[in-house]
Amino acid sequence: MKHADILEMFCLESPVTDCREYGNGNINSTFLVTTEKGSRYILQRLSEEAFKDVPALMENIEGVTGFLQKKAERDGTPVHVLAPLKTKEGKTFVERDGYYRLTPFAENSLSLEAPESDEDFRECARAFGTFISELAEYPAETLHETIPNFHNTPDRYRIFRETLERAKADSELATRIDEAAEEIRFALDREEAAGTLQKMRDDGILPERVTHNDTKLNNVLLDKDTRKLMYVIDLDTVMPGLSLYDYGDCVRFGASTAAEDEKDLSKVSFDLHMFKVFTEGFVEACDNMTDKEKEMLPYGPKTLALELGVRFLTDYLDGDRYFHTAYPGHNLVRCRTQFKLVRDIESKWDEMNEIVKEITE
Ligand code: ADP
Ligand code: GN1
Ligand code: MG
Repeated sequence: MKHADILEMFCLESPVTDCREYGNGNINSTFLVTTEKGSRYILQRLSEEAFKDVPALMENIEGVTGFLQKKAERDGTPVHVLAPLKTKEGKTFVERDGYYRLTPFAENSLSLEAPESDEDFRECARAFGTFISELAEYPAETLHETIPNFHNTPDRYRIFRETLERAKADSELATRIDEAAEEIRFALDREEAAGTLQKMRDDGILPERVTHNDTKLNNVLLDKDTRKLMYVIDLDTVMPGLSLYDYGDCVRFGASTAAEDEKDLSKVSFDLHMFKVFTEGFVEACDNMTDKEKEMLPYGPKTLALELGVRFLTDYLDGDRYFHTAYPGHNLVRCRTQFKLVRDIESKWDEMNEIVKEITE
């Protein structure tokens, strides 16, 4: 059995009988662990490519989950986050040829790759909106920046340009530049507009909040029976950010009519009905949004889809080091779906603004 010596370092109530790969995360390596008595856990090896300071990251998670647990106790409400389990030495992680952590497995939960109904999507919107709202009093200055400039779109462009230059000089990667010529042009054409949210953040026009920053649908666990929120998971990137990042990232994913790695681009479009459903849920749950935040909502999915497309493209030109890939062109395929969404959002821009106005006025 793999990982036995790591699991040995945690206080489990009975011996481990099974440990197998689990889930569809793009970053960490995730395993489902079962014990003799039938208890289940999630073991994760954190990505070293993504996270350069795991102890700091785990300190963030301990702080945020502890804060939300105390708040729920005080308010008499359910807790919607899972705290990491402690090792026999009282630590939240094990360092052994990499960093590992263990979390209770959420039984009877669903992690969706696409919303199966409007209500599922509205529930995810409420989940992420509430997450921000509940962390409003969290001391943001104590949080470590686990990935510097994570949603700083202009900085993502800087890295993209540098990677492009490196690829030009590398005989193996240079062919990828030809493959991606159209996408490279698409990205460069939009560089200036891509910086709108970052500029408004820098200028203090949009307020900084404690945000999740990785609000893909499968980072929410719904109760299988009630389809209501059980847990918001994947807290590795909880950091100061903009509400529009969390809003934009989830809606660009869930309002897409196809999977993030769909090869047939004719299937990929931005569904305005789902956009409306999500916006209603998010605005209702994330209270105290300023007028400016509300006005800028359409920039959320537009910016986040463009930024993620640039990130996939960058990783493609970098030889696929950051995102897990299943085949050599996987990151380019993913980049194309994001750019198709951007194009579609551009064509639906006026309607999106109308929808937002109707909901927020
Ligand atoms: P990554 O950063 O690689 O996305 P995640 O923490 O999101 O890693 O985990 C990957 C997937 O594993 C999730 O999308 C979810 O489906 C599943 N998962 C993670 N933690 C749990 C948990 N505690 N209970 C049930 N499923 C989980
Ligand atoms: C990664 O970890 P996961 O699979 O939930 C990535 C997100 C991307 C997403 C695209 C830490 O999310 O930023 O939007 O892939 N997370 C990190 O699928 O980079
Ligand atoms: Mg995840």
